[in-house]
Amino acid sequence: MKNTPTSNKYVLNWIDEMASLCAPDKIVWIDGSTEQENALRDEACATGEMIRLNQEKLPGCYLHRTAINDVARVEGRTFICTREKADAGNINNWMHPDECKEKLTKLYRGSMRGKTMYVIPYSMGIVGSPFAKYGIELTDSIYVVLNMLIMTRVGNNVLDALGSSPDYIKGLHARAHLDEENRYIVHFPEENTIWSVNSGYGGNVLLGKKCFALRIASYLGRKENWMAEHMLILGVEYPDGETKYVCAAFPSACGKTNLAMLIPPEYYRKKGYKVHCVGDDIAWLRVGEDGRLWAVNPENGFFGVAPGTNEKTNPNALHTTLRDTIFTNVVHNTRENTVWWEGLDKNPPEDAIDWRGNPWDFRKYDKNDKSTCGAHPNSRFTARAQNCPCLSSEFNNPVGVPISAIIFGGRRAKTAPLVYQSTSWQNGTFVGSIMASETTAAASGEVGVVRRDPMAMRPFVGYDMGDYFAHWLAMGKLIPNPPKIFHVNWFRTDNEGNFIWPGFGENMRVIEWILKRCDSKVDARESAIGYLPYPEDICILELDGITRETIEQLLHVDVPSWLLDVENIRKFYAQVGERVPNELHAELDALEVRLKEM
Ligand code: GTP
Ligand code: SPV
Ligand code: MN
Repeated sequence: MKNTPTSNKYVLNWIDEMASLCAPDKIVWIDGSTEQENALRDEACATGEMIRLNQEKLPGCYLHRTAINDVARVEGRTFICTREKADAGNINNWMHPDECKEKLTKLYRGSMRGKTMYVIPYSMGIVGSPFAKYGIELTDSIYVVLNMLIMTRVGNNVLDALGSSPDYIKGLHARAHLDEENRYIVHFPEENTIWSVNSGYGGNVLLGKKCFALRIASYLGRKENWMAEHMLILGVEYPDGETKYVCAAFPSACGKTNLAMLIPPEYYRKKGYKVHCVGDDIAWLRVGEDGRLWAVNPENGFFGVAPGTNEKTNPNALHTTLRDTIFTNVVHNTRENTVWWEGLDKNPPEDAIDWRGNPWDFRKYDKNDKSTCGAHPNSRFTARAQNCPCLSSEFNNPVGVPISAIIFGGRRAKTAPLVYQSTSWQNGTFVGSIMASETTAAASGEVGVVRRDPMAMRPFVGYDMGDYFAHWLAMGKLIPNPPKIFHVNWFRTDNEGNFIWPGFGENMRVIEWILKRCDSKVDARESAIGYLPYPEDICILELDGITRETIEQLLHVDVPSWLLDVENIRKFYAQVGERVPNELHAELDALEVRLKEM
């Protein structure tokens, strides 16, 4: 290769090898410049890969539609390829690395003939900081390049920071034939390598995100005593100017972006409370010199769920998407050349193309039949963090922010109360490990079925789940001043299936209780599952429709449903297998005893 922006032989040799396998017509290095980004946007619009939207209303914004069979992560086709099957564990799909490479090599061979291979050097975290990790993604997709330019820090400075080191994550992505039957998202954690083939959808192909920053990073974190988690990071600024930070792990499409960009209700705003967003999807956590847990967001943008985002639920997200954004699988308003999705407003466009690329008549939309949606339920926006009105001033701080509380949460119509607190780090690890949530459109498969999703990491742990639990327990011993651990549920429903809790900005009321608990400023009552708030301690001032009785109902612990859950957890632990730590079995037994005493 001539004129390469690096002389790193590990990088150049690997690119040579992958290029000879995929046989692209040419290789283009992505340098992070606006000129190159604009040229690629033009090219993608010329081929129809992207549609340039109304530049007056939505400057720098584009629309892309994926293939109809390629709209979400494919957990069934995601593999952890360790030499020993036991190291991937029972929850992950596993293939031997040799077998996997043989299989995928056939799919990659010649797959870029007639195409360009783009080389994307990127950083997860601030380039040059001790906590940053570097990756290079090779891809034949301009859509991937343009998304990576938003989601990560891309450019020649990454290559400079890498220098002559072999310490980077090698990612190879080819769209190939977008063949569902041969779609694979595979990880070789022992070789710092990710291979993705036959997909063009976000989580499967933006390799810095779930593949690197969660699956590979969780594997590295276990070896290096840190944690990679599916968590948002937010700061609550008090009227006196002090800011406290929390992390929250909710499963895919269960409210991280929304909580991360929360606008406090007027009652709090009047008093001077503000919320700042540090991250909406991934947190890398380390023990600081001060003995606290510190979090950085390794990403540089948001790949957020579009449906349901509106001026009421999440105005900050909406404003973030008004410029420099790539919309994927939303409705195209062809009269205005703008975009629309279910839950944006009550004015669906008259002249519209749906996510499949077909004319769409909103009058035929039936909210009980998702197949009539104009936007795919997992349609997304890719937006720059810098455009977020509530972005934290600490967003670019290389050491991150100190964490006061960790919050777990799921989408549970019943069982889980609005909020409760664990009694210790070990008990909090247990609370995370027993998380369950109704499945969403973020992954292919059935929607709305309750499944166990420990720490919201079921699809993202790059090694054995039992070892992952053990790593949580071990980390607790390394943090002299650990965050307190809580569990929340915004999604409890009444007998008609309506959400009881208003959610969104009003979630501030629960966050306030959590932070008060961290400061020992409010009492709580002991229950079988942990500490519950006294109902009067959840502030409902200026909150319409919610009474003290509603809060009591939301905090109710229904013993029979919890005992059913205990059975379910036992089965899940058995499925995870031998490596589930004894401490967690003991926690489960103790929970059962306490429930039976209630
Ligand atoms: P991923 O990007 O898939 O990891 O998802 P996420 O956890 O960031 O989910 P997101 O915040 O995008 O929320 C997904 C869906 O849940 C959206 O349709 C939201 O409107 C809805 N949602 C978020 N917060 C709340 C809430 O407090 N109450 C209710 N009822 N719905 C919510
Ligand atoms: C998720 O599914 O948790 C996401 C979207 O954040 S994706 O990047 O597609 O995985
Ligand atoms: Mn996510």
